[in-house]
Amino acid sequence: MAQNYDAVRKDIVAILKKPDWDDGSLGPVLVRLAWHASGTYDSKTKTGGSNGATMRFKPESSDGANAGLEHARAFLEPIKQKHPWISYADLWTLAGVVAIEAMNGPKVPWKGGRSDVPPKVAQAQPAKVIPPNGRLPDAAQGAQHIRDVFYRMGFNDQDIVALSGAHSLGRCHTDRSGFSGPWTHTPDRFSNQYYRLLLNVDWREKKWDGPKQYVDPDDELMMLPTDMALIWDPKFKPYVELYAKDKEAFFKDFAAAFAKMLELGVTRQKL
Ligand code: HIF
Repeated sequence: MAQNYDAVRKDIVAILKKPDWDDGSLGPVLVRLAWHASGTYDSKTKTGGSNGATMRFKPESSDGANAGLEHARAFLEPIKQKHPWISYADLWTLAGVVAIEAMNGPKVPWKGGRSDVPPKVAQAQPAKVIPPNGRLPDAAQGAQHIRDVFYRMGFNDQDIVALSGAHSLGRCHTDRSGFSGPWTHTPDRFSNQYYRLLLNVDWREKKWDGPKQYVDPDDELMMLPTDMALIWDPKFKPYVELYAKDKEAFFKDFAAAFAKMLELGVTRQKL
């Protein structure tokens, strides 16, 4: 069948609006799916990454970091059924870029051609084709950990800060990560608000029994310890200041870094 990615894009746009889901959009959780599918990449061993769509299988599907993404995958399943020629790996990454653009974000360059690890192969040789759990970042940690994880993928400090603006989208859920609340006032809109809030709000520790997180004085917005690390670290902070005042620079740098992330480990040969 002809590979009509535009038809798939249209069908993704059509499912985004969902009044009974979080802040009314599936966009944020689809962006998180695209990134978690890709963010397992290890540049040393050249393993992990979006190719293969290995999050369909254990142990990756049950990695604590991926809690909640079963919903994102299920929302995309009817689109996979309608366009069976597209791989899950392409569908998940494409859904992320379509969602970003539909939520007022930049156009992220995207190319198809990923293939899926067949279930039989995943079953026979899980250790060979599925990345181990624990490669995705732990939000309770700080700058060193963020660097360890993103340098492993091949990113630098500026890329890390540029990518982080995606936390203008969506929210934390106590039943998934244990954290709670949105980062910005408009979690269904891609913007540089995240950086402005990081710099301008009087963040304080949330008083609760949950994991350590930071909230604004009204306890409406939140930041993770890893978000705060961007203003506490002297090498990260200048980029936060740059993107807070220059939305164009943020959109351009974000689009390039996110596109690079979706390409990590993608070889475009049948797996
Ligand atoms: Fe997130 N991220 N992220 N993230 N993330 C969460 C939610 C989203 C980290 C932790 C969390 C990136 C980096 C990091 C999105 C997009 C991106 C949650 C909440 C946590 C804990 C999950 C939940 O409870 O539902 C950490 C530690 C990161 C490294 C610093 C990326 C740059 C910002 C790479 C990225 O693109 C999105 C979108 C969400 C919102 C999901 C939702 O369901 O609303």
